[in-house]
Amino acid sequence: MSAAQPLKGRFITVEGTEGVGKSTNIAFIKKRIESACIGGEKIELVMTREPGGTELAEEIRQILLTPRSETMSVDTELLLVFAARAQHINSVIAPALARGAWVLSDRFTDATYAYQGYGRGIDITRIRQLESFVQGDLRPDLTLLLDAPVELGLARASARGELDRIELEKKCFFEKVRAGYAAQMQREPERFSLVDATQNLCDVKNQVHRILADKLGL
Ligand code: Z5A
Repeated sequence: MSAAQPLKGRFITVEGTEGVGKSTNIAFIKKRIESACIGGEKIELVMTREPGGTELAEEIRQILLTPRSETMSVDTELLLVFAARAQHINSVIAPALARGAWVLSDRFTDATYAYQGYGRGIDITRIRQLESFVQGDLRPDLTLLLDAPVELGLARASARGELDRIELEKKCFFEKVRAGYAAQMQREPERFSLVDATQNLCDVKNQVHRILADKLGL
């Protein structure tokens, strides 16, 4: 790529159920992108997460994840997720991509389909409407879906101690979430790359590196 051709921003997301290793693998991906050069230039990388990624969106995250005595309705949960996303896109994601930076996000809208759609049972067409409203045409270029049986992820995550409002859900909820991710991947097979997260960390890292090479030329 010559100096006359600015780096094209890429939007990469990492998804999966609890404890499958998103944070761990995001650290691998970060290292890989930061050590790469495209056309002799370093890549500007913006690391972010959902819900969150801005001061305001992180406040919404706290509302979403803090256990409380008042039951949060599923519609409230859905709207809060998209309110945080609107702020995140406008303040962080869209400006970064526009200037040619790469954005690496721990979760994005596939999580909404999986958790609020398949997990909570909200009509998928309603999620689609909000997705169009909030995102316009913005979709990730690449989504790495880390997959492992729910028990394995929950066992890995439980080592961390206190559970948030969503982590307090029962195993059957996370089974539905996992099925939701599989359905999302079936719908858009070109965008998704599946990572077998049951393997040991070294093998998982190798899978991730192969995907980055195949899909992004890193
Ligand atoms: N949510 C939603 O409902 N709707 C939405 O639209 C969005 C989100 C965007 C955010 O949590 C919550 O918001 C989430 C969905 C909901 N639900 N919950 N709960 P989050 O994404 O911030 O956190 P999380 O999903 O709970 O992620 P996590 O538990 O932090 O897990 P992780 O990042 O996938 O795992 P990890 O921390 O990398 O690894 C867990 C442990 O396993 C750690 O000790 C690792 O060293 C170990 N590990 C990882 N991989 C391996 C392998 N391969 N072998 C052995 N050990 C491993």
